[in-house]
Amino acid sequence: MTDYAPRPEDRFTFGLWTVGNIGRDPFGGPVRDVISPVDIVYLLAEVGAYGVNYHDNDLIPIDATPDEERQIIKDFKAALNATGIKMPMATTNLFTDPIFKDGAFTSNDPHVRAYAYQKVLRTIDIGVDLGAKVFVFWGGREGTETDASKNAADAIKRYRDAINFFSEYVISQKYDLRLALEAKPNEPRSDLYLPTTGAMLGFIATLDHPEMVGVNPEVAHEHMAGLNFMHAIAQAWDAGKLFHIDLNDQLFGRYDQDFRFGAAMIKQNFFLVKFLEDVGYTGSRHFDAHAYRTEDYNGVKDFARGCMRTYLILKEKAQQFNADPEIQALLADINADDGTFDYLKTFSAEGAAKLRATDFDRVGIGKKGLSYERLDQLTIEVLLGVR
Ligand code: GLT
Ligand code: MN
Ligand code: MN
Repeated sequence: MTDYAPRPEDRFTFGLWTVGNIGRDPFGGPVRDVISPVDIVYLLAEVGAYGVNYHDNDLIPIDATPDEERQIIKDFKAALNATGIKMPMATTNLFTDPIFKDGAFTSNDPHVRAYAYQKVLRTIDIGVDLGAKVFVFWGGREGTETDASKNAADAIKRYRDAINFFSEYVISQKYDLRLALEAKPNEPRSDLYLPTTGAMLGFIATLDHPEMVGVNPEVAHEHMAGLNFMHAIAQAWDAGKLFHIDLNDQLFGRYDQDFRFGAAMIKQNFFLVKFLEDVGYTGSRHFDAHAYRTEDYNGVKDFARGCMRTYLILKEKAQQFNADPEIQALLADINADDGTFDYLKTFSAEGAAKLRATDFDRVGIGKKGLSYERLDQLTIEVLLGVR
């Protein structure tokens, strides 16, 4: 048992837009005052986070003059230095300004696409200067309400051209920076292109520099589509593409909730944390979430502390699961393998002939109980703290 206090090696990070969220929603205005990026850095240091991430315009207003921009960056760097807070990830806001109302990279208007490219290049330069090693692309407006407006295959092609362009830019500048694509099925558009992490992984294989592009999956986004997030993470990990992760929580079938990590679906988040810890994921554990609209800034701190604390509690539960003799005996039994079929691991003509000649006890094997009820009950009891 630990005190669940966050440590730097936990790599817990928050976006400026997360703890800085002022509680606006489609039905109501802000409930919290705006706090400056510098104050957010101090707030994150106070709650024990490792790092902060940002969109260009979380830090630098879209209409800032070059002088204002220089001053803002200087003040922000000073806050990072004073607190020790790191800035591992940067991203571009390609969704708030009206110019992006019909998309950025996938817009039908070449001026919009070119402006989006320019905005990304500027953000990459500043992000790298502030220490970013990962650059996220979330295409919040890359989608449609009506498919009469755009050919979906053209849109994917434009998306590909954009990511190829930025890959070449990063190479030409000799930046130590990897790109991470974030999927979402819908909201704010009726349908977004490349709606799931699996779709992104398929898309990455078609790029000019697939080796420098990975994914930034978000719990809420796969849950919105009713999918098993941990399975998406496992696929990304297997492909060597888990460059970053957005942790939060979300019930299936709802609007984009972005709840505190572990606020809603404990069992799913347990298996997620267990997966990340078992495989030894060492990237940022970024909380892309925000406090309930009911909260003031004390509540925002409760929210941020809660995200990290719940992660660490679930990490401890995963260790307990891995050390539980009864659970491990069941798992050993379920995974028993006497090596009889090792010859099938690679194809050979002899192996295929041997396989053809093998008799299987199909009915007997089909009748065997697998004890998953007991295994799941034991898992639940670990989670409920009675084991
Ligand atoms: C926005 C979105 C997130 C993305 C952020 C990065 S912005 O808050 O809801 O899922 O990760 O652009
Ligand atoms: Mn996100
Ligand atoms: Mn989200």
